[in-house]
Amino acid sequence: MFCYQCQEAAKGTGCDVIGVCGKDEEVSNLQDLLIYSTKGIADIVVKGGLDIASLGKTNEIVLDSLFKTITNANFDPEAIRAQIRQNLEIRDDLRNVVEAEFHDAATFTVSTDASMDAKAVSVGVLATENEDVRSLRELITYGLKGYAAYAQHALNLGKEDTDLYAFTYEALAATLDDALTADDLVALTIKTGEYGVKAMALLDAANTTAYGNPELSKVNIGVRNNPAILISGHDLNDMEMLLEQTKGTGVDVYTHSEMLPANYYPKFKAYENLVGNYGNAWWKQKEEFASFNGPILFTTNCIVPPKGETVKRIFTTGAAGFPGSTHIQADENGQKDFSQIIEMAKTLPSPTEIETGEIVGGFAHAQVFALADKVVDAVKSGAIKKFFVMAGCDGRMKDRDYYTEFAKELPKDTVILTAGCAKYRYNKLPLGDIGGIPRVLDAGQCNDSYSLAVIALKLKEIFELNDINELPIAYNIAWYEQKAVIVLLALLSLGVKNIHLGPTLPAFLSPNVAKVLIDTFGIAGIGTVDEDIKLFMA
Ligand code: SF4
Ligand code: SF3
Repeated sequence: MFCYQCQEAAKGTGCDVIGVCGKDEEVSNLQDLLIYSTKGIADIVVKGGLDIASLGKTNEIVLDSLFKTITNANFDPEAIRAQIRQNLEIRDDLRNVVEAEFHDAATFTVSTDASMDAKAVSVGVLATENEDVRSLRELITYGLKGYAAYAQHALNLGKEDTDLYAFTYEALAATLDDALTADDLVALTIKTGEYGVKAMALLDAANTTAYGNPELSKVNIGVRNNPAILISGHDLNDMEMLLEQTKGTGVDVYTHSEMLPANYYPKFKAYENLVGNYGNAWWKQKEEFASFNGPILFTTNCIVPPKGETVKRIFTTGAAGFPGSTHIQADENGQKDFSQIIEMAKTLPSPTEIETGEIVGGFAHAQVFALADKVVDAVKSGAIKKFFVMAGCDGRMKDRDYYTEFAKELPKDTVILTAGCAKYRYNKLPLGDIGGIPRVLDAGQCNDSYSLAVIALKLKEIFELNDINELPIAYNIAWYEQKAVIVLLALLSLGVKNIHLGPTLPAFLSPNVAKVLIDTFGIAGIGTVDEDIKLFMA
């Protein structure tokens, strides 16, 4: 195996024996083959000039194939094998209607599990020899994985975009094309970011149409004395189905990690049995699931491989999967039956309280626009000197304490704009407010970084600036998995410069590719808290 797609890649270069995330060699190799077979489908679609809108289910399966390989989403080798077989079936049907010279990805065959495993080892990341081309191909592929996840959530709510599918095929096929130069791939990387913006906008429209605009909310972090289910991940459609099915059963629902922002939506707030949020970011789940006592539903990443009896309390759905846990499949109408989770909850003790109080959030674009006058006045009067976008991911590495210290040390006339699970590094600190505007404005999940971009563009308009980089906004982003990669590419495509990325730069950036990002976009790493704050405030 060789995998370097996330921030925790072993030794900062790549996992080659077992994933730091817990992904084993079998699953890692199979995920490589899954991506390869997906690229094979793209090769046929592009060479055949196939009509994307008429591809129907194929478009959805391509999204799902990408999503299943995201860090911490699916650890189940049988689920990955089944997805590969499904891809090969679709691929072969499509190939029968197109005459062209195809790439091996579009033609290879595997008949047994053993031949699948044998093929998988030859199609991984290292199969591309030139390290710069490899770096760019992977950067594009990770961006696609990130937005595929967002597009799938939008699709689950009935919203899709043929242009997005078309670009997905174009970009996947391009990563197989040896004729493309590094310059071509750099251009495609930025284009991937543009489609990332489209995917996030699509999901924003899907979520807000279905559940209303997130609004200023106080989210309880304590517990009640009822049996309960913990729901994690990013899929709001699953959230709705769970709340509907638990309503009136005496079973409470709590959010975990990236599902926290569900508490900001008017439609979800109306459920009496949605109690609040339990715990912190994904990586603390081992301890937090033990004290939660009840069953846990994962709608997406981030799963930490559970030990012992916990595996039986874990349920997965959508692209998520873990061997030994129960996977809940949607029926042909997209409906899911969560009754076995509810029945299990009734037999287990209520959650043990680990903290009390509340978190304030709900500052997606509509809520910030509602406060626009106040915000603009505060900027004009100098009460707010600068905004810090600290969106992205959290992770278990010790050096992420930097973000807690950074938030604590920021001057009192600054405001943090956040989204994603990165917020757990500082969202329970008493950072106060500026004239009633909280100093941490949480827009929501990582995909809601879209809101932060919309807010920045609105401020640019209000202040009549020519360039988004003239705004008093600094970007100090924490990344972990591939959704943060698409958020970064999206910001670059919008022209945002001088983004600081930490806690370490991606292992998949070759020195030359890193240099292009540094020279063209002013991308930088992080230093010490004091130095960085001085630099940002200068
Ligand atoms: Fe390693 Fe990250 Fe890949 Fe897991 S996802 S194998 S931790 S690089
Ligand atoms: Fe977190 Fe996995 Fe990235 Fe959606 S849940 S931000 S790490």
